[in-house]
Amino acid sequence: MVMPSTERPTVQRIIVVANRLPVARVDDEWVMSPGGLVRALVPVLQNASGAWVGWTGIPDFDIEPFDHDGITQRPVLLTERDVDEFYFGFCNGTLWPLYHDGIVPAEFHRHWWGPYREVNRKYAEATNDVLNDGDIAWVQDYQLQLVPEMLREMRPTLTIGFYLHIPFPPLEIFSRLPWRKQVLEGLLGSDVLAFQTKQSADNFHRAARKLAGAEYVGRRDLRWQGRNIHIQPAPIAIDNNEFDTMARSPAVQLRAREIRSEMGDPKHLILGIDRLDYTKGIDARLKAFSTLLDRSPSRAHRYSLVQIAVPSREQVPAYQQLRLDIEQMVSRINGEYGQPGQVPVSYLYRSVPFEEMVAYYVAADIMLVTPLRDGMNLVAKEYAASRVDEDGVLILSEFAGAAEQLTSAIIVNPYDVEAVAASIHQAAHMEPDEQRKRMRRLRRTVDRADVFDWAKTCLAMLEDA
Ligand code: GDG
Repeated sequence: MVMPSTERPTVQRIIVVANRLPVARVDDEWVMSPGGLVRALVPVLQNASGAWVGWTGIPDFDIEPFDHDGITQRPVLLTERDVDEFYFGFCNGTLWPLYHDGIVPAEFHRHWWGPYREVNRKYAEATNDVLNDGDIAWVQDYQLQLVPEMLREMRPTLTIGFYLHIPFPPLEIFSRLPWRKQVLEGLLGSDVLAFQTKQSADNFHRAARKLAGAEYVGRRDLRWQGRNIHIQPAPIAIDNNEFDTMARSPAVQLRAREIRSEMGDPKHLILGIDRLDYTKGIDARLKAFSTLLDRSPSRAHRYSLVQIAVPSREQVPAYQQLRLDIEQMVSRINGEYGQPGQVPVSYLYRSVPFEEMVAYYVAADIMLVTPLRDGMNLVAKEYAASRVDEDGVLILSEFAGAAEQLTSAIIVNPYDVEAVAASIHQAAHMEPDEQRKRMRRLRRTVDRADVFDWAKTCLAMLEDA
């Protein structure tokens, strides 16, 4: 539930430090960007007299701080070279695959490590510029893991929090990183380190002890250089009300019916919504869907899958290859099972407006959220929040952080193509009572804590630190 603004928790000023500002430049204007991180934090900062430190998304763009939608924006200047070596290089070529269990091999290049350190310093210095005594600095995500230690050196008594939006990998995988000790020491500059899941919190706790020599205080606490550090699982959430209200609106209900009819009123409408990223398991999901159709070709026309794939990191070769692979699979499935004017897979390589996305959630009988590894996955929670009629089936990967909470979904191993195919069949034939029972539980779980509660929990930990 959304709380009235007077009840929102801020006694201290909050400075969020994130890779990107929450705004982007479109036709010479600043507009709020879509995406998990921004959707989660903007409402929080609007109600705290805070500032946001981050990159504009435009290389070599040097501008003064400005205000947008009640939030002070403090841009960090990144050069073309920073974007190459820091962002596409170390962040997305080294850390992203490594932290997602090495689904694709992480690349280790010494010439990316220097830029990672230097760019982290730029963020730390920009943050230091806007800080007042008594503020809280809340650093976000894997791009900025060295910032806590750098800020600690600049302001030894500052309260510093860190939130990791992606998984923290098991020791056996993290240990591969040649700069593992530096990264851990960077993070240990924080007072509070929060993670999406218990598993990630445990993984970090273990790595910090084994590889950086932090001292065990308790399962959730460490001691490091004379300071106590709290390690906390704090699963991120959504603005439930926003989805619930939008899903109930007559315009969205109508659009949902239109979507179904435009697709030829299929018996089972299945939906996938993801950034086009190898962590999301879109290719394995298509294999599972194709396996299902192969099994009973005469019933293939009953199933219709909409896959919305939002363009992401298009400059990176692994993403270009993935796009080609996915498009080839879509085209093969449609070639084999389609009829003129009717295809089993409707593939949209684009993002759609918020209202349209909720209409898809409302229209879909089955939601496929099958990442190979995911920090949380907000799409799974958004689907439940949008199912105001309490029907629909969520199929959820056991490797999404959301699986620690959404236990009433059909939980699958996304690598097991046969099992995913069987789970789609199970979902398609699930009795209405069973659907309702599971969906009610999912909605109750999602309703228990929204994004404001998440922020409140994180900020309360920081205020107590
Ligand atoms: C990272 C972590 C973690 C998607 N397509 C459209 C659209 N979206 C919105 C969804 C959702 C968000 O983007 C995606 O969030 P996810 O959580 O699913 O995934 P990542 O982008 O990988 O996010 C993840 C998250 O950070 C938060 O901590 O959960 O594990 O990888 O909110 O609604 N929005 C619109 N059109 C689209 O086509 N309007």
